[in-house]
Amino acid sequence: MSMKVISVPSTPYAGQKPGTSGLRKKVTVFRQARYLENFVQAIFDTLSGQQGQTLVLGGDGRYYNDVAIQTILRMAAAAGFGRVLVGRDGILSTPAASAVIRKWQAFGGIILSASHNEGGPAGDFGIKYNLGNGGPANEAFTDAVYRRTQEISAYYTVDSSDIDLSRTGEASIGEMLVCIIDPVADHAELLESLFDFDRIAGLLARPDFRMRFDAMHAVTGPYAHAILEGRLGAPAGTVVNGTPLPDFGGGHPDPNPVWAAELVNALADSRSGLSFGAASDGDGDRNMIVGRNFVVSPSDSLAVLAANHALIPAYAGGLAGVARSMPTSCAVDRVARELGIACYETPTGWKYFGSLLDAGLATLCGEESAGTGSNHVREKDGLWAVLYWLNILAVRDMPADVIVREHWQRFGRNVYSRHDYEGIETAKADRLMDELRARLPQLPGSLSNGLPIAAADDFAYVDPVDGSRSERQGVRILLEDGSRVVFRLSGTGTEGATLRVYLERFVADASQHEVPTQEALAPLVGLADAVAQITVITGRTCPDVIS
Ligand code: VG1
Ligand code: CO
Repeated sequence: MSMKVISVPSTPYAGQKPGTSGLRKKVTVFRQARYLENFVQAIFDTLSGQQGQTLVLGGDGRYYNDVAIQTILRMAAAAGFGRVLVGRDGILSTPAASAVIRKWQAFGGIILSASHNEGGPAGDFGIKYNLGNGGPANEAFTDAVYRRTQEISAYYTVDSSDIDLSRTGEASIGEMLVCIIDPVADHAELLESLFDFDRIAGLLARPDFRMRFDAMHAVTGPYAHAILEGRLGAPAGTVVNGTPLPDFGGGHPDPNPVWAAELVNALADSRSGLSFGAASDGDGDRNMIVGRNFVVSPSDSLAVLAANHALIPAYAGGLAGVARSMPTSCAVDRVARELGIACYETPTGWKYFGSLLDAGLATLCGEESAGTGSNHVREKDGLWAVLYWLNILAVRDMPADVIVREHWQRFGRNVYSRHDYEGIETAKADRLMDELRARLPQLPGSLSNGLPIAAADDFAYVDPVDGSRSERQGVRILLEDGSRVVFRLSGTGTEGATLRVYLERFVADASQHEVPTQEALAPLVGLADAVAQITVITGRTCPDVIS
């Protein structure tokens, strides 16, 4: 039966500009009347040709997901979608949403998540749109959505009661079909097609191998339970914090040594009997890999995955190329050089990898922020990375830390760390970046903190496939010995500004590989402060988070 479309008058809200990964704001901001509706309408107004098509909808289970999903279902019906595939209980991890969009050839998808940001009534909420390739909408699209939010005068909905999403099955809103799907099945099936599950199951069954996966009370719980403990037969209890909670148990679902300290400590304690640890973030696209008393740096992880691709069924035929975001360490570049394949350097954010993957130029992609993925979907994929590592461990039969140390011996070590200064007053952070940019022309050839600077610029990227240009993507200072310091402001925070300082130094000499990371990078930390005047401008003497 057809339903009457209701037009609700509205007026624009300022600041609905998507950042690195969708629109992220405090829940209190999203709860304002018509705030969510305006943004969703702006997305729908930017699309064309969605009539009768399929939309995928789901989120990371955080607070306000349930309300937002019902609102979006009604608006999707008003916008003329023919069908919505929604995860049971509104759950879909980011990589699973990408897999579902691709498998069912959907028109696009809406993912409700603020990823690793805190949840709950006082926490963050977020929304992003993915295109029919399963990947985050590109800058041209998100810019158009933003422009539309600035001129919006109405949103469209229908009068229909909430749909019970607690069981798989079908329902309808007017002529639009609502299919409530198992959030795990499609993604699990895809992952199983890429890796040697028999071999991984054999590893997980060994008495001398014990794994822990920390889902951080976020979305990967159901996926990890089904894949690791279900299909792969890992002992019950392998997955911890495996039930998604609206407030993530009060923590940050951010798999780094600070927020996943419990896992890191367990792997550092020989009494735990654990040999391998992993964790994922709020929406399941990030991963952390932990060996015995050893946290694998995400940049190293990408390089190790690339170097070992021949061991993985899906990639044994070879890699077309690899790609990394600019601030990610150059470890993978060294692997690419040896393999004789291209290595692309993109701005921060997964949306820039999409065109490379679609064009078949890259097979593996990664970011220093604990994101790795491949051409199997168009998002980074936390469990994919964990399974890739397990497959390597199963074939090579050595612990994770030994694999990384051998990698360093073969390729040299790109010692790497990121220092985050959080909650800086926006005006001060902007001033710091402005002054740093103004100083760029004088830096090459000068000494800072006693170190000779070879080059300095503000990273700009031209997409090799569509020629689109993205400017001001981060200030890079390159030293004569190849070391780098990169500065940029986060595009995912919701309070003040976060300054990210990325530090990298290449160490070829194997006798120096065990020097602690922060010690090895200390001279670069001094340089970063001298060049950018961090302490003078912000008053901060040390970072809030070191990863
Ligand atoms: C951060 C990371 C970036 C990542 C983005 C989204 O962005 O640095 O590498 O792609 O988060 O990750 P920013 O702008 O705060 O530095 V997540 O797991 O949202 O989806
Ligand atoms: Co995420």
